[in-house]
Amino acid sequence: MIKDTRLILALDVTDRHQALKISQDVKGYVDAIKIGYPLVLATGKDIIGEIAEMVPVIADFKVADIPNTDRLICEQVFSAGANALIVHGFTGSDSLKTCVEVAEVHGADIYVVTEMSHPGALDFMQKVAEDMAQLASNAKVAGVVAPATRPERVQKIRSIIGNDIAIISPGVGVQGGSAADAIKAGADWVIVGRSIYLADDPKKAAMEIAKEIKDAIDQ
Ligand code: 3DU
Repeated sequence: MIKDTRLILALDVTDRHQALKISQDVKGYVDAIKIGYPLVLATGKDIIGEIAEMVPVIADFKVADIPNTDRLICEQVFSAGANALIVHGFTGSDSLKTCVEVAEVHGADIYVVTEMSHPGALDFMQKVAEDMAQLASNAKVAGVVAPATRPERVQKIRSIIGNDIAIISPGVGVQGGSAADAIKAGADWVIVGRSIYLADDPKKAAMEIAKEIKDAIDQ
């Protein structure tokens, strides 16, 4: 993924026309568009390729199964045109290795969830997040997903994975996280959904967050 605005749009709309219009509007202001179950279940998997023609697509299916099922899912997602796929780490090294192998064949990237951004992540995930960050680092994935709602955890996860793999960080805006704080804590990209796609002018909203990120880097 080319590092320019360092902003990823989470496009969780369920209307095909709206999804394509917003994608066209924000093109140039986001480095990738993350799409997941809401949009793909509502409109079909061809939407992946349609958006990928405009902006690189990260498919957020949080894949979490045995290696063979993961392989079948990865093949479908990459054949549909996704540039990257988000998978869970808790299924372990064999499942993750399979996802990385399929991604390599397609010239695509894998991102591994470590700790999620919502309060419930403290129930189970936080306890194993650092182990999953290490697992991701060992598997030489493109990056990990870490919570913008807890910049100190982004910082901790960065200290575990080093600088060879990236951090993409959701939780900015409606969930309470700040783009500037996440970037300063060590995130390479922030992921923003509702604050952009629910705005009256999604392009303007994306431009404003991109500027906040740039200002934080320039400080
Ligand atoms: O809260 P927002 O509307 O900005 O959307 C955040 C997106 O990132 C959304 O697609 C959600 O499913 C995803 N995500 C998290 O919010 C938190 C995680 O830990 C992982 C993914």
